[in-house]
Parts: sequence; C-alpha cells; structure tokens
Amino acid sequence: MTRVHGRVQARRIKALLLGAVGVGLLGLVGGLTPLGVAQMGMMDGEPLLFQAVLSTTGEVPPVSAETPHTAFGLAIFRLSADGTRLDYSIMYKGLSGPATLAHIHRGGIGEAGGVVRTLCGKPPAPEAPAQCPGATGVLSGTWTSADSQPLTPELVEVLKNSGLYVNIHTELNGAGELRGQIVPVR
Ligand SMILES: [Cu+2]
Repeated sequence: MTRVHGRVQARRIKALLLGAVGVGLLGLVGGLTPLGVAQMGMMDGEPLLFQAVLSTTGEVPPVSAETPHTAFGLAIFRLSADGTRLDYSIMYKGLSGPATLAHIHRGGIGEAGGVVRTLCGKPPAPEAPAQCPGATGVLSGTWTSADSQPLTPELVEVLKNSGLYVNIHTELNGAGELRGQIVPVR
C-alpha cells in the first residue's frame, strides 16, 4: 500500500512540475507581447510573392502594326522579409526579334513610366547582363538595396501597390513589345 501510495504521489509531483514548466513557458511567451512579437514580426516577417503576366497588348504606347503578337511571358518575384532583396525569374517567348533591352519600369496599368532597374541590355548595369537572351529566354537575378539602381524602401512600397511593370524591348518595338504589371500573388 505504501509503495503504491508513494508512486501515486510521485506521479502527482511530476504532473505538478510539468504544470509549472508549462506555466513558465506561457509566462515567457506572454512576456514577449506586445513589444517582443512586434520586433520578431519586423525581423522575421514572411517573404512576399509577386507575379506578372507579359503580353503585347498592354504596351503604352501600343506595339507597331507589324508586330506578330506571338510573344508572351510569365514572371515570378520574391521579396525578402526585410524588403531589401527581390529575387526574380522572368520567362518570355516568341518576340518579333531578339530582346534588345528588358527593364522594370515604374508606372501603373496604362501608364508609361521611367526605368527603375535594368534586367538586360545596354547600357549595362553592373548587376545585369549587357546582352539579353534572345527572342525567347529566361531572365533570373536579384534586385537589391545595394544595386547601382537600388531597390529603395519607396520602390518596395510602389511594388506592394502594383506600381511596377516588366517591359521587354525589341528592334521592332523600341518602346517595348512585351509588358506585364507586377502584382501581389493572392
Ligand atoms: Cu524599358
């Protein structure tokens, strides 16, 4: 009887100890809020994904009448949690001729805006190839806050508000043959 009673007591003590550890952990988590969690959120927020569907029909100004409209493309972007890196992979196919230039421009749908980042072509940016892949190709790279054309906090805000677009230029369409608005992946 005494031994059994002893075992039951030991179990109770163990349960009490576990309970105390649990309360202690809760206290620790509780101690992190709200400031601790807010700080963690800033450092360890989730990366954001963006995408762009590239077509010949969205160009401003419109593509020239001789454009075959065979080109299309798809782009995916990943913004780092701290907002200092934008990884991109852009595939495109069927341009009227080799891509002469590709850029990220600033502007909304229906707007023609300035270049904020060179993706390929001349004049070469240190972070981008001077030669574009061709009439069909893939452009992959990273746009960072340390680039010669930096990804600034302001441009990150513009990006989050769908205010940037990919534009791929050809000889036939010097102002751009293939365009797609960069929008958040929902
Ligand atoms: Cu451009």
